[in-house]
Amino acid sequence: MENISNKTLATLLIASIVISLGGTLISLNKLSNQQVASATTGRAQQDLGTASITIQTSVSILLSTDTIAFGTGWINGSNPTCGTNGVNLSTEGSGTNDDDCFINASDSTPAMLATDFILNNDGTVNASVAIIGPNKTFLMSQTGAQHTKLNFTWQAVDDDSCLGTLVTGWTEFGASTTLCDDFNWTDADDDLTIEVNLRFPSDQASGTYSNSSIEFNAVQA
Ligand SMILES: [Ca+2]
Ligand SMILES: [Ca+2]
Ligand SMILES: [Ca+2]
Repeated sequence: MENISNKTLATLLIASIVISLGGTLISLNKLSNQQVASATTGRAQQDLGTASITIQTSVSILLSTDTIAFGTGWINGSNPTCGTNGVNLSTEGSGTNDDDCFINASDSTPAMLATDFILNNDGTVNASVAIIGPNKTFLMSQTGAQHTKLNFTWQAVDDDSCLGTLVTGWTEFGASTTLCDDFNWTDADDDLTIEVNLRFPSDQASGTYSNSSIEFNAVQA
């Protein structure tokens, strides 16, 4: 009975060792499988992509109003002051016509019809802008006393579009002159007004007088 009991105990001990080893192997196997599975899902969880573009600066200006036309009319010879001072027309402010010396043919009034040049910075960088125009001799080659009454000048109107130095005084057309050395490009305020003054003697012969092109040149500020 004692022998059987010892045999039974030995058998039970061996069985329990086998079961224990088997359980340990099964557990290790499961753990290994779990580690492989978690490594696989971790690789697919997140990744980052990138989109990019490089935009270079663009220097560009545009005349949104590119013509100053003083119109068709006659010189007011009945006003002696016009003979003394000549005809003096300007787009300054809403326009001036000194002593009403030029009468419009369209409505027989001295109303100023000409508008200003409007220059827009439609680039993507601030610009330094120069103006070049033919001088007053485009109109005529006056000599003697009347010559002093011949004048052709421009000025820029002061506003917030020029962040640098703006030429705001009447300036003779001629060689290239920088009118604004830091012309703002952002659309909130990117336009400059350029006014023109034309003066000529009261005995100017009839005819159509037109200058060749007035140029506006821009470079990056
Ligand atoms: Ca004006
Ligand atoms: Ca602009
Ligand atoms: Ca402006």
